[in-house]
Amino acid sequence: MIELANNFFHLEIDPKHCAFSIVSQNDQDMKILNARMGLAFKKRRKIVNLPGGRDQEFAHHHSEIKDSKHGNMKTVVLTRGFQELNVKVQITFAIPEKYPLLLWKIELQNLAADAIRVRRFDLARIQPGLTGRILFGTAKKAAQPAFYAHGWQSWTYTATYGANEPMRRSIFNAIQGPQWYSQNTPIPRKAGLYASEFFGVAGDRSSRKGWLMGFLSQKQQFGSITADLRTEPKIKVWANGDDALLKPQQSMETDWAVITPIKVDEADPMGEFIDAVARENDVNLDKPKPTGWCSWYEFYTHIDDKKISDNLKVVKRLSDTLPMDLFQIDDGYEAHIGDWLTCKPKFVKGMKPHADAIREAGLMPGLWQAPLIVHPRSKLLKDHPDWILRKADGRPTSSGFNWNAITTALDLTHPEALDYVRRVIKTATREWGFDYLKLDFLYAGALGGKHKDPTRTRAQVIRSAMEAIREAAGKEVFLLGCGAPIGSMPGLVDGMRIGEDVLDYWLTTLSGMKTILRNEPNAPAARNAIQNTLSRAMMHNRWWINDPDTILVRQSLHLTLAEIQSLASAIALSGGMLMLSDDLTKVSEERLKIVQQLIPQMDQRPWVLDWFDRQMPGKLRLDLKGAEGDWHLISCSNWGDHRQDIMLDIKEYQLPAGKYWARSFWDQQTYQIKEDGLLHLQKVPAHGTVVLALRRMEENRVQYLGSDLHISQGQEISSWKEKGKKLEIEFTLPRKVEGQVEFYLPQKPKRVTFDGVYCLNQEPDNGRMTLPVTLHMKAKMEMEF
Ligand code: 9PG
Repeated sequence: MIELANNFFHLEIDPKHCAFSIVSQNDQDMKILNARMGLAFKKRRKIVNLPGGRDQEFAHHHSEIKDSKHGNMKTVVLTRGFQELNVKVQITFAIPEKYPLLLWKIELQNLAADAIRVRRFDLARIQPGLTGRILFGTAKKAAQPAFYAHGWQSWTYTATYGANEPMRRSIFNAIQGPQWYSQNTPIPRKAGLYASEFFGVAGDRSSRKGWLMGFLSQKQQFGSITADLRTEPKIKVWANGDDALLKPQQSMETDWAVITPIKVDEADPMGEFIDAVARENDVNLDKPKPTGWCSWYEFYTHIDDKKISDNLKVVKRLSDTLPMDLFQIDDGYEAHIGDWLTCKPKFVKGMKPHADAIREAGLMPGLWQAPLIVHPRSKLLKDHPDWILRKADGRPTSSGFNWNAITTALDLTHPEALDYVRRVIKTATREWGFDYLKLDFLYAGALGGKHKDPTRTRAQVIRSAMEAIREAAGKEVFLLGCGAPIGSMPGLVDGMRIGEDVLDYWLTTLSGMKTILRNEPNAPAARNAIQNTLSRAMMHNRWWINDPDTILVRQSLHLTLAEIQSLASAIALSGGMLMLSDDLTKVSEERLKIVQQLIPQMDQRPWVLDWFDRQMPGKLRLDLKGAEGDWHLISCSNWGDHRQDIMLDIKEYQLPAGKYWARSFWDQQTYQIKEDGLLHLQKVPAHGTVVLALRRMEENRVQYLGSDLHISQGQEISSWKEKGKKLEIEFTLPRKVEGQVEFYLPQKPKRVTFDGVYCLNQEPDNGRMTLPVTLHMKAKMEMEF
């Protein structure tokens, strides 16, 4: 046995069985016992499993303290040789001194005279039959096992399942599978069986504890976690070798695998892991978060010069009341998917004039591109059939069904194909002048096939293609990843779509077909967009700026007002990007108000309280600080299909007992929460969300209760000064707005002025008073008592 310990863990390595055990130092109930390691490769068409009962021919290990991106780490390196096979395996364990993380990786060295193909690395196989155990409490089997399954790319459904629930499946997997799921990862059908990409959490809803297992990066392989929670949990953490060729005298290693214990009810339960990924991938968040307009969700591909410039005109005209800084042209301008250097004839002078006009209007010009995917009818495919990724039988690899065809992809290990991608990026940025690129369908760079360079894994191919794209675009250009494998992107994009497309319907709907599509997990739907916005909220401002996809507010939507408000609430409370995607020449002022109320977009990550308790979380909390004092913004959603009364309990938001003012944003209702912490919300509409500003009641002080100026109900106050009998309040918003603000007043003021104008015209009602206000950027209110 080899032992290693720090303040967080006690680690035991059993070299004979190629296994390890880990116990949490501050919670002896949190254990993983006898997790086995191994790997598989193909040699002369035969699959070889290691150790597969083999005894090592030689073995040794050494320990040292190493400096790393994660500070000092205690490390142990085990080397095992298999002479008959002529391979050497090296396993490295590391425990950072400062963080509760166990890191380990496996390296395979081919010392033989012929090449082998790397199948998989098993970083951990926890199998009860082989004395493997994973415990989240005292019981052998968790009382209420659950699994957080993380989807492969932006659009793939991400949620926590109770062990009695099967993973949600699409009916389109046969055609769309390649776009949503990582090749070679099983898509389980039965309740209790789960597959997760990059990381996952297995835990117990009853002990409120779990283990997060995954990888710190996906530079080398796509790593997956599969779990069977039907009886005693079985779990595998493995990296996909994609049968990449390992030539003689070459080696392949995995990314760091990682394990960390989780307390489900902490404010930031996955924080240690998320931060470690950011360090490992050298994430640098140096760009401001844009607020803007996107052409996709009303026009779809039917855009032209006029629609674009008409909308730009409206954006300009509204700049006082709806300030934006990004104007992004989406799909529909390009000659064909693949032919990115030429435009459709309806863009008469190409794209440069649009970029110029957008910049002249004071906004950042943004453009959509999908540089890695190829349409079968593109000129690109005709001219360069050898740049296309093909299957073993020579037919093009499928990238899924889109634009009315089965699409294919570039072979990015072909130097000319990659050069073409560089040229596409350079043309859009340096020649046409776009400073923001929405890079879509990036999963197409990570598909399986017969690559020109057979030594590369899919993860290596897309990572190096993204590095080439970043280099071609330059550091200054804002890159948004979309349809992109999540683990491949940290450190290479500034923003990232973390969910499915929004739609003007709550559930997926395709040409009138609604009922059979209602459970589609990965297809466009307002509901699906909200799902991942909540289940991936913790990534924001750590790996990139989260893009929750756009808000839609136009009258013609098939969404109810409650559903639009839910979408607005999720986007706002996520702290991510704020984009609007209606034809602005037609949106009513009343509907625009919904978007205006979200500007400036908030920036904090929300605490998602019920992330481990149900597939679609419905309880968020933000702790906000302002000039007037601290307050909480909480949300509560009714994801059911019927209107419903909700008994809100502030204890479920882990807020201390006491009396609170609760002001509900969307209906501007003010409630008092008594000592019992309960609030009865009546008739919350189907798919609706209530957003409440909570403030501890203070009886002897003037208190701000909220407003309709901004969804935070407090961020609009920039200064609050009490000077003897006078109170001076300054309001600041980056826009022109009319609205109302509400106060609690222990006594009636003698005089209230707003920007010098007398504005007191009523008696306080039980101490509460609402006043009309108008401001442009800044305004001052004065109260005299
Ligand atoms: C342009 C659009 C928009 C949108 C992107 C992406 O088949 N699918 O599951 C599927 C999902 C999303 C999607 C297209 C297809 O939309 O997310 O914002 O840019 O492309 O074509």
